Amino acid sequence: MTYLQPTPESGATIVNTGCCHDCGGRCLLKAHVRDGRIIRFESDTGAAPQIRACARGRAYRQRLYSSERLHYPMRRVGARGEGKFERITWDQALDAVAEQLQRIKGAYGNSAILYLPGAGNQGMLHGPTAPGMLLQQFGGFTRYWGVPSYEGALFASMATYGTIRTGHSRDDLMNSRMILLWGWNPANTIWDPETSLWVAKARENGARIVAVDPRYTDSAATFADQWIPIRPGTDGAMLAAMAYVIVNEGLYDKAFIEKHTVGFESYKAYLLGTDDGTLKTPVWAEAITRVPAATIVELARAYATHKPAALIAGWGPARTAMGEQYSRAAAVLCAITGNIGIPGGYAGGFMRAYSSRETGHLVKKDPNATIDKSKGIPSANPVENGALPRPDSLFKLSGGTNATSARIHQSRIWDAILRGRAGGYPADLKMAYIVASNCLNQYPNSNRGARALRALEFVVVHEQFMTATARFADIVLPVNTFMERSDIAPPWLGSPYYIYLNKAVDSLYESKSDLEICRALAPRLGVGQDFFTLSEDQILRMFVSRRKDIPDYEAMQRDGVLKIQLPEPIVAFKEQIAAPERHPFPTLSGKIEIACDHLAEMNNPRIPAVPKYLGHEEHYDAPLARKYPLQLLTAHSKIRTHSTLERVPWLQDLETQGAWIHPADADPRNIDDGDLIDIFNHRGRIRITAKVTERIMPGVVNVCQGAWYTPDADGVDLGGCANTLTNDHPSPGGAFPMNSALVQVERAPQRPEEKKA
Ligand SMILES: Nc1nc2c(c(=O)[nH]1)N[C@H]1C(S)=C(S)[C@@H](COP(=O)(O)OP(=O)(O)OC[C@H]3O[C@@H](n4cnc5c(=O)[nH]c(N)nc54)[C@H](O)[C@@H]3O)O[C@H]1N2
Ligand SMILES: Nc1nc2c(c(=O)[nH]1)N[C@H]1C(S)=C(S)[C@@H](COP(=O)(O)OP(=O)(O)OC[C@H]3O[C@@H](n4cnc5c(=O)[nH]c(N)nc54)[C@H](O)[C@@H]3O)O[C@H]1N2
Ligand code: SF4
Ligand SMILES: [Mo]
Repeated sequence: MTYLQPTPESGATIVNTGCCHDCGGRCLLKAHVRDGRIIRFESDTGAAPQIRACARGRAYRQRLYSSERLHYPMRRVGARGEGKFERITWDQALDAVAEQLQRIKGAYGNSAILYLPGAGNQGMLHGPTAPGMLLQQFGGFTRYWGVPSYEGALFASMATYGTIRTGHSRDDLMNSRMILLWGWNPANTIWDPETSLWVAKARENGARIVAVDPRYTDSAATFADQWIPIRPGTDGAMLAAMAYVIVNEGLYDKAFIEKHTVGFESYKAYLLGTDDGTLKTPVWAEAITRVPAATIVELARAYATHKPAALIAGWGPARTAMGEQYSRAAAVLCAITGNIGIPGGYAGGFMRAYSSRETGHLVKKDPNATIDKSKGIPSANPVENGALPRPDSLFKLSGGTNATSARIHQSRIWDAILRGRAGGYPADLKMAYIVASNCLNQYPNSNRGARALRALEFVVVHEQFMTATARFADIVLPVNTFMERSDIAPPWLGSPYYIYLNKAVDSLYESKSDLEICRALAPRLGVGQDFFTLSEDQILRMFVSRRKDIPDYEAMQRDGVLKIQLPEPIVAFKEQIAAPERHPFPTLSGKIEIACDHLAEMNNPRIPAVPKYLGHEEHYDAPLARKYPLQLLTAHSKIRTHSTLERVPWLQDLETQGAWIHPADADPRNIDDGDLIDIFNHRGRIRITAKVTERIMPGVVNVCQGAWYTPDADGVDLGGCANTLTNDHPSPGGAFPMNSALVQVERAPQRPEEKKA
């Protein structure tokens, strides 16, 4: 093929490919291939903007060629979860999977089949795409709703703006005079490969940068002029207090509010305590947030007067028990200061900037033409076709989360397996079909997850490694990586580019792609052959034909990338603000909804019409905090993509997995840096190394999510998986509560040999 260019020095050929795990990027990798093996990676050396790989992508050879890769299909021989397997042939494995699918469908119906697709591969073709189509053709399946990444932010985005397209392209940061990194750490989490570069440029350009985060993150350290530590889950109070200052001091944008928003008066009433008798002053917020009142006042004034300013309201604080309230409050602050629809401003919300699937004008929603609550929602999945909308869903709006009540919130999946219809869930689940997901590790409450997986009749996992989840399978099917097949990856949240991942090497061992597995299963299940007879190339061309912004498939394939040049930076809601008569917001009112009638109709005090600061049962001031006084954060690690890339030695050399704890919490517990500690609560116990540091505020510990769940005989998780400790009750709007768990910390029990000494 033309895209293979020989490099005379090494005798290798260079294959333009990429990395597309779910890690905030999708990046270019040039694989130097000699004798069928990748001997080296380079990244983007082409024109700006460069889609440069991070350390994780550059270390990929150690994952690809890891001795721990799954080599062949396996069948469980010990108890489920024990991790004992025997090698079987592909035919035996596929026959067993097909037989169980047929049996369970016959005995219980398709709703008993639980499909759990994960984020492992972000290409259009590989990963969960083909298995989902296969199971749909087989008569359907039960699935989850809610994405842990952003469900709180998404709910808030839809309620406030009626859309998820609320982001600006990163180059627009050059127009910002002030940037608030609110629970946002792109130095580690990437959020599109060129983000750090633009934040750095904006800083050089003179923008004042403030980080609001319980942790002094790498982003705060690298970019920020000021770090404001805040108690987790209390951001809603700080944002309300900032709004209070802005309203009280007349710093709000009166003309903008009148022209473009509804509900300002209701919000003002909340700030002034008309209903609850509490003024939402900075002094009120200080006691809750631990941010000094003077700091709140200064920040509020600066944000309101340094226009345009970008308040980038990250998803981490929305991954809390009342997450959508924070996201709503942040969006409202953007609105009342008139920072929306202008270069250098920012709207918060979901923050998608570019997606070729959703181009063109935003269309106002007709409140009468939307789904009738008494009528079912149509679906191509027979199991959920015609189900009624969930009570607390934004079913009148289109484009957000599917409102069907046939789905189970992802964080309740384990409970749903254990309790089924009797527990109020839509199905009695009998088997799990798991693809590109380390769900046992990544969903909250892993110990309940282990009980649930044990309770099923059958579990099949498509995997590359023996993950915590794969250990619970009856059949494990070995899958190849993106180096061993071709795919196309759209960007993560909104940079205008695509990468084409050309296959660089043949599949290792007996591994197959998820597509190849489904091709072999389709005839065994007696389902339509059409899609499954197409080649990779045919399918990718079919996908591309639906995208108007990919003019030349061959050129993209040759270069491994298509960079789309935009005439000017993307500014969300530019049209809505410039010409509101012709371009209403896609909400039911056609305006930004500071107070949202759709929320008011839910008549649920936990989802108020205006954003409110609300506590919950694992909040710092809850009764449970007497027993478990520390708040747990579970941030995303720079050395992994979730649980993927665990055990890559080059990455482990960069940073050791450890729990961040402040000296003020470590000292009274007699904990020194490097000591082994136990972190525990009523859900579980993990054993992990302490990293004693002032980079985290007192009262808070952080365990980066993704380390592998490895319970010992006593049930102590020696792997240090954050979800051994997390809560599995979502917020009313669907936010995942992974950053809202109360814990206690103590030194790990001494080993016998230490005791003797
Ligand atoms: N390296 C790496 N990058 C990734 C990923 C990865 O696994 N590894 N995952 C990718 C995916 S799928 C996603 S969804 C994104 C997630 O991206 P984010 O959600 O932005 O990442 P987090 O690290 O969870 O959270 C960001 C920050 O929020 C802070 N935070 C947590 N709770 C609170 C709070 O209550 N208040 C405030 N103010 N701050 C809080 C954390 O300390 C953290 O520094 O990252 C993507 N990028
Ligand atoms: N406590 C806590 N938990 C969290 C979060 C948090 O902030 N805190 N963040 C959450 C977020 S934002 C997300 S998105 C989820 C992610 O959770 P998951 O979707 O489970 O992501 P990974 O842990 O990366 O697991 C993906 C698996 O897919 C496998 N894989 C990779 N490529 C392929 C492929 O092509 N085919 C197949 N079959 N398998 C493949 C990998 O080996 C890996 O084991 O985790 C969530 N969990
Ligand atoms: S891990 Fe993510 S950010 Fe890093 S190279 Fe891969 S795709 Fe890019
Ligand atoms: Mo995510």
